[in-house]
Amino acid sequence: MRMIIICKQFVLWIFFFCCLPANREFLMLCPRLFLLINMPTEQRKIIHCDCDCFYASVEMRDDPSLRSLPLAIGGPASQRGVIATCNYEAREHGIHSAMSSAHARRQCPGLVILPPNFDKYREVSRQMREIFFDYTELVEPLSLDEAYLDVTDSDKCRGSATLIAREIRQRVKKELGITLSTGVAPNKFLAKIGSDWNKPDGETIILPEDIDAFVEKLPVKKIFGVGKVTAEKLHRFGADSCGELRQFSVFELTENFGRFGGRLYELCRGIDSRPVKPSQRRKSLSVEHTYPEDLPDLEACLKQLPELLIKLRSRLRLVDNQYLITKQLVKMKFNDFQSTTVECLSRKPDDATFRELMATAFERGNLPVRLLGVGVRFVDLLEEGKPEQLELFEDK
Ligand code: DCP
Ligand code: MG
Repeated sequence: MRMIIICKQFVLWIFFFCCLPANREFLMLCPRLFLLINMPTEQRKIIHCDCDCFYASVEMRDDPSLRSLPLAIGGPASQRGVIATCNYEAREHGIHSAMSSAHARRQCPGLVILPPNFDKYREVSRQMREIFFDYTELVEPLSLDEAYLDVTDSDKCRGSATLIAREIRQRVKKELGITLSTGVAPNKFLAKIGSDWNKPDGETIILPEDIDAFVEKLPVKKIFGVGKVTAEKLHRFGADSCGELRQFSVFELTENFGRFGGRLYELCRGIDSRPVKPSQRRKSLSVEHTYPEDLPDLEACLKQLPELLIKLRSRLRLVDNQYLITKQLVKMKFNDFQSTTVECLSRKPDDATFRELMATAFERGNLPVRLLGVGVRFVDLLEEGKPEQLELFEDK
């Protein structure tokens, strides 16, 4: 099936290129051909996640007294600092990212400006990504607080992207103490617009049958890549909304906007075939849990092991078969916040070895435990270039 689809795309592209120099008018009469070529070949389910006022949210989580104040994160006003972000309270006073801190202070005299703590934001970002990985391996991070997820093949939440997005929002709120907004749509373009649509702590779902009506009213400046200059040029064309932009042929748009014209032609119809590209291959996979009450001894830790292993197995089923497990590991954080990781070589992780690793880890601290983690390390066969089969988990 996939082969047929690839062949179809190939033939259409050849046809398109042959026609282009010879008879542009022919293609002008066939705008549908252009769309057909660029149409995604399968219906995708994409979620775009974007945290609300990310740096400020993390600071408010760690000091709730900041919640009621206008808060910005950035360099000090006295040293020509710039605002990185601000909470929604501060936004009501007209404060925004990239504004000089001195200007922000003048505009909102009660503004609290805190310096950024990047280590903390990176750690929250990592934890959030681990939550995403519970639903799909196809996670494309765009920045610390933003990612695309392709959940087309996920069987979590009965395969419903809407429910997955909702559960992710609830979990991030509960487990990490910050809010994020999500957009669910059949492609990246619309999912990203969706996450911004109902901020903060909001969700937008754009179903395939709603795309046309949704995009028709969308202002052109919402299209990624349409800055002030392009928006003004489009305004002179008489196209302020995507619906108005649709009256132009792909040739008129490419003539006036270069290659971006072709993108505009698609995007104003809600078409975007870019796949979600996971940017990094994994080196390891682990699941961990911080317990509300410390686990007093090794026995209490061992009791938690089966539940952690169920989660680990379920996560391992999502990784592709180019990963070869080389080690298994246990991570432990004690109530004095010291942590330790014990690992051993292993091609087939087994429960007995996890129990032994846990005992060794506990001996190292011999204190009540606040966090437990279990995981595996991989060799990535795609990087190594070795055709070998992944051995998942020894069946018990
Ligand atoms: N950031 C920055 N400088 C900018 C824009 C952003 O340092 N000019 C940092 C601070 C933000 C983080 O990146 O917290 C994420 O950027 P976003 O654009 O997603 O903005 P926020 O998450 O802060 O707010 P929003 O709720 O609008 O997403
Ligand atoms: Mg954000």
